[in-house]
Order: sequence, then structure tokens, then C-alpha cells
Amino acid sequence: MTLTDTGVTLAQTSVSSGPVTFKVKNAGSIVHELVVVRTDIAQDKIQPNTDEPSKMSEEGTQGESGDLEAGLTKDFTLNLSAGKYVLMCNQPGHYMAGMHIAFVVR
Ligand SMILES: [Cu+2]
Repeated sequence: MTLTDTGVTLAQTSVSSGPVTFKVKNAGSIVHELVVVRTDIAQDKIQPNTDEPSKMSEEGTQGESGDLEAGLTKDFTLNLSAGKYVLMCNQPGHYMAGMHIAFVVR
């Protein structure tokens, strides 16, 4: 999957449950991250974090890549159960810039 400064793109939008490896590439020009949230909320309707309005609520988080400098790649694996997910970058303001996408685990 690829992070740009304005979005998240996926090679696969759905996978089978169990261990899921995210191969994250930051193709943007600044620091990004990937946060994996399990939620039934639509990918473009995540609510702001009340304490830090430039960031979004991470309620339901299953894990994240951590900060990734521009140009770097990182693989990480999470054990995911079936459900609906939102993948997003939660650096301040980045969700609002379009860095979010829906993901399904079957
Ligand atoms: Cu970002």
C-alpha cells in the first residue's frame, strides 16, 4: 500500500481474516503513518479526537506503522478478525487532506 500526501492506495481492498501484513510505502514528501482501525463508521465519517481536533479518533485501533519518513517503507503484521476497517494517516490534518480508505477483512 502507498501513502501519498493526499491519500492512501491499496493493492487489495479486502483480505481473509488472520495475520495480515501491511507493506507500507511513504511516497509522499513528509512524514506519514498508517493506523488500522476496526469500525463500522464510513471511512470518510471518522470523528475528530476531542482533545486534539486536528487528529481523528482512533477508537477501535488494531495497530499502526508508526511514523514513516518520506521515501521509506515498512512492513508490519496484525492479526485481524472479520469486519470493516478504516486505514488512515493520523498525523495532524492528514485525515482531512484525504488520507483514509476503507478496508474489509472477510
Ligand atoms: Cu499523513
